[in-house]
Amino acid sequence: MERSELNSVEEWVEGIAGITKPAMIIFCDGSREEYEQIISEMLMDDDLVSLNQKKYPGCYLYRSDTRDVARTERSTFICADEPSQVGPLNNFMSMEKAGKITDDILRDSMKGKIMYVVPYIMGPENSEYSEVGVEVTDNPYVVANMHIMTRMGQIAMKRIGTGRDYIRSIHVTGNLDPDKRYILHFPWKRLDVDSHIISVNSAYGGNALLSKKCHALRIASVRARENGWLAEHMLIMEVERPDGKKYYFAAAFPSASGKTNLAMLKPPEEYAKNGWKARLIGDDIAWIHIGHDGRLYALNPENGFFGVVPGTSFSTNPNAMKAISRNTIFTNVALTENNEPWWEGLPRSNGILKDWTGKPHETLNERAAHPNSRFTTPLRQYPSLSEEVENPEGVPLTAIIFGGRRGDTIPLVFESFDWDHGVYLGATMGVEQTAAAEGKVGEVRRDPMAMRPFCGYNISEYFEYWLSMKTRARNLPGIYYVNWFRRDKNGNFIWPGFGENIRVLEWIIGRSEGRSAGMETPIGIVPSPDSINLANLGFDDARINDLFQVDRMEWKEEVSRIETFLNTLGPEAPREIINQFNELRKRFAF
Ligand code: GTP
Ligand code: SPV
Ligand code: MN
Repeated sequence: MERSELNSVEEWVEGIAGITKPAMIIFCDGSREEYEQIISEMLMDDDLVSLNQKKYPGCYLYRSDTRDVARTERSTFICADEPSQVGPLNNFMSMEKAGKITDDILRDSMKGKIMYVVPYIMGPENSEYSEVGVEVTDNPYVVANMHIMTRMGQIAMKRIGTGRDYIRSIHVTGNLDPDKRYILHFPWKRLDVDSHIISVNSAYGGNALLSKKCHALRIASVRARENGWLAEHMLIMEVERPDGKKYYFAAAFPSASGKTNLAMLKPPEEYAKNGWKARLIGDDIAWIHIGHDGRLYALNPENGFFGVVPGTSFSTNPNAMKAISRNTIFTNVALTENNEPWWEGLPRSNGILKDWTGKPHETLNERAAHPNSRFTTPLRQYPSLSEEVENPEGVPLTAIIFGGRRGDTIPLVFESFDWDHGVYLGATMGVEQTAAAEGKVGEVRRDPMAMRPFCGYNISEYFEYWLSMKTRARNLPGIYYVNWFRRDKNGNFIWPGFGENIRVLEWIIGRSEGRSAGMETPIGIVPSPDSINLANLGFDDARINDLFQVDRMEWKEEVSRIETFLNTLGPEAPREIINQFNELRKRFAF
């Protein structure tokens, strides 16, 4: 047995406290009283603003340091012996350098502060696929968020008590200096502090809630490959057809590209009245296993939402609006005269008093809420939750969907020819960057399977592993590609999106049962005219053509961008991926 498994949580915590020197240690129990206590202390310290409690009971506003409002990919490292372990898309750090930096950043880093010990479970309490973790942090905002996002406290300690290995992580707020920010991961070897994750100088989302991207994606992706499962940046949803038959979808869209909104889909009137229903299982992360019947089963390891606020409204996402109107922590939204939260996308019912930084909001031209402002809301508050959310086995997938923001090139939906082609589509996915991470918004970059920032090991090995599912599993789901974000000549979205996306899911269901018709194009199978329901959308033929067209000139450029990307993978790029690329070129006769 490894040394770490013999260590008790207490011993590990004492070791960290010996280095970071907090004034006090609190072992969190996960109770409601504890949450309320933390909230009231934050209110007293002016770390939180209490929102209009009549309209938003249990809701608070938190303002981040203005240098700390999104994940910082340049500060995110995978620590290993060799750069080849982490591959070309991750930042590599040697164990030696990590050791030096860690000594530097941890020593006395919690002096005068409280160190909170946050044990948590990712996944249903009774699932053999769930994992346990313990995060120590000096930050009450992080603790409050962990209360909402995970099943935490005694429930997790109980599970550790059964002798389970657990993921250990250290979070130190520090001075939030972005140039001294480090989010370090140790998937294979650990330093003397015996921790899988060490994060300093950020208190924002994925940088600081270490259960989420750090554990459930980066560390978990490595563990998943070692143990025959997948840890993916995917939503999970259930669609019930009028005849009562249920279908399950997992969809990988990059950060701030529509996972939460698709998972929260509310069928439009026309579908609802015919008996279509949509229910949510997860909105950001899927852990996928091969079930006894050889199919892929997905479960949501999280217990809450950390969702993008701007764009959320009663017209785009009424279910989210219901969920976030109570017991929610809003981060970096604006404040109205009535002490209500406000963001771009909501109607301007009354004056906006302060912008997300807390300064008076003066000009209408400036954004009031930060583009990456977020809500933290308990999963259980979601009004249309699937009963399967606690199913320890997860749900069997009908289809896997890839997609992202593209103003051009990519049609509304198309189907892959087979598993290898589908893996190729995910692997070479190109998307416009969003505000969820620091960087140039709108620039097209390759974000394989929406995992570019989250795959903890070499991306070529990750592709190989995905390809190998063909021999590991039986009855693999079909792989589809969608794009809700195509624009017309005037720059407006062609597709209404949101609830209307159910039309695309209906087509996919039909395809999975051999009913919907499709047309072969060089890139895959697009819906044949009349095989997808576009009734009552007011589309003319030109618009329908814009939605589904595969433009040769656009694809010529796309193919050359894909080639550039594949070249960055070097000789390790899986042969099957290269073959698929060559076949695509042949089909186009480029
Ligand atoms: P992360 O939490 O960062 O992983 O993001 P996500 O993939 O869950 O993205 P989310 O659903 O929060 O969407 C981000 C933004 O895209 C929001 O501003 C949404 O309003 C907008 N959006 C989502 N779905 C659609 C759609 O179907 N059409 C259009 N036009 N916008 C959408
Ligand atoms: C993402 O960026 O994909 C998110 C938000 O889901 S964060 O938790 O900040 O990473
Ligand atoms: Mn995400």
